[in-house]
Amino acid sequence: MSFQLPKLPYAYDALEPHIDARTMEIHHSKHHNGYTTNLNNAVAGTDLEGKPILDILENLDMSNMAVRNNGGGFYNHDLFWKIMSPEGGGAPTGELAAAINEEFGSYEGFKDVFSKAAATRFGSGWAWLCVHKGGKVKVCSTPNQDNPIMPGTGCGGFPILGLDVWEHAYYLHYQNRRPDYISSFFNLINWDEVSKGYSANK
Ligand code: MN3
Repeated sequence: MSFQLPKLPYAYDALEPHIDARTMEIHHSKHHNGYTTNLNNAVAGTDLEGKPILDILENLDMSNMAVRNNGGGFYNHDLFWKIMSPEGGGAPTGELAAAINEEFGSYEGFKDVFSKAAATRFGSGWAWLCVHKGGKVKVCSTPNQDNPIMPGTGCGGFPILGLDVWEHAYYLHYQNRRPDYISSFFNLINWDEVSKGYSANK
């Protein structure tokens, strides 16, 4: 069974005005589709073929660049689509809110730290909110399509929220204004979905 491009959980134009329809269409149908195809090609005929993506990422040989880049790209975008929603925004609630308040002082404190991680990632990459065993949450960032599930990224924990800061994620609408894209992202976060990730991996 090969990896399939996941369907977007909403229409291409559903996240406007924060993320425009053309960007979403290219991002999903070209970029994410490309990672999916290239991941299938990279594992075909190897002992990774048929393994679940989490197994592949957790046990990844980081010198295997084809699986590292495309396995990361396949997984990261699947998470990214799910943790956004046209009905998103607001603030986290429940035990996730408590963990965020404990680590960052407040939701605003979290926004500052996460925004800084996303803004200062040089070149292409991702900013993450991860849950660690025991329930603590931490912010980190990774280059390219790396993610905290892979060995030795210096992040640790399990990613429950991710923001793509590759230029392909925002350039058509925001050009070089990455900080504007980052602040718009907070209007889209599907906190119910992030909370599910927190509860399942704490
Ligand atoms: Mn992307």
